[in-house]
Amino acid sequence: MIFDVISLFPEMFEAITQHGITGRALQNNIYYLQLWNPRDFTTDNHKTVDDRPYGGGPGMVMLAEPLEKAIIASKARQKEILKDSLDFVDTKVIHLSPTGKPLTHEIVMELSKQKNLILLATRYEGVDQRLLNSLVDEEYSIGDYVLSGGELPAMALMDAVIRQLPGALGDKDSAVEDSFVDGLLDCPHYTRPEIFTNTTGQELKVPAILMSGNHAKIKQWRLQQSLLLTRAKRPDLLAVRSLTKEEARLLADFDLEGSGFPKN
Ligand code: 9D3
Repeated sequence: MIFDVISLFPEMFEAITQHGITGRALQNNIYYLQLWNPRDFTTDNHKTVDDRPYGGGPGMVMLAEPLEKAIIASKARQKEILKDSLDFVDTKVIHLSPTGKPLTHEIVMELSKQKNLILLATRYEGVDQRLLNSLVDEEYSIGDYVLSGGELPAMALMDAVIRQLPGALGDKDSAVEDSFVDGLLDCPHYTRPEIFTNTTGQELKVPAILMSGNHAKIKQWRLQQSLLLTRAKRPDLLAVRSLTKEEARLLADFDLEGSGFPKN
């Protein structure tokens, strides 16, 4: 997959290109990344990329012109690379924006089918609306909290998409068993030692079922834990998902035993 990213802080993207799964995937040519700085598309001596808002008010607004030139340059480069592939379609331009649609696993799966994407990460109070109207196809937010710019959201989107690309994950990792894939939160995990004595001297044990070797029972317990966690922390996920008979029974079993796990 080919990503072209437009940002005033291209160096920030080393966070994904130099580390971990996304670093290895880049080395293995699972994806390509070309960065574009809107400042390189300015024509004035000061390399101006922002100006004061018409109508007044606080903050600065990003100029349409340098962003348009950066988008056109990235579209041209992607076309040059992909022109020989018969199914080439003009790239989707995605703006990361606090007023965008919430990014979800479903959207990530759709985006991971694209051959190429252009991501627009912006700064300041906003972007001249005429640029957004004419050249942006989709806007996504990564949650209801205020960040300083679109770079971290762009990297979050890229990380989520790259994990889904064939060959990005090693045999040990798996994109299919992740949280959300089944509409439930992931179950708790434990590793050695079997008894962890913490700094305050408490002896913390691994749940006995995980030491039993009974893989059918372990699978049931993990599903039950996922259901309980999801009900307690993310009831919104359960509300849009129907339970199988087994799942309903695992929740009911637990509630009858009444071992103090919170229902919400
Ligand atoms: C006072 C109005 N602000 C909107 C809440 C202006 C504003 C704040 C922060 C405009 C841009 C930004 C920078 N944020 C992003 O570019 C951004 C973002 C975010 O802040 N939260 C969640 N998702 C995203 S995607 C892009």
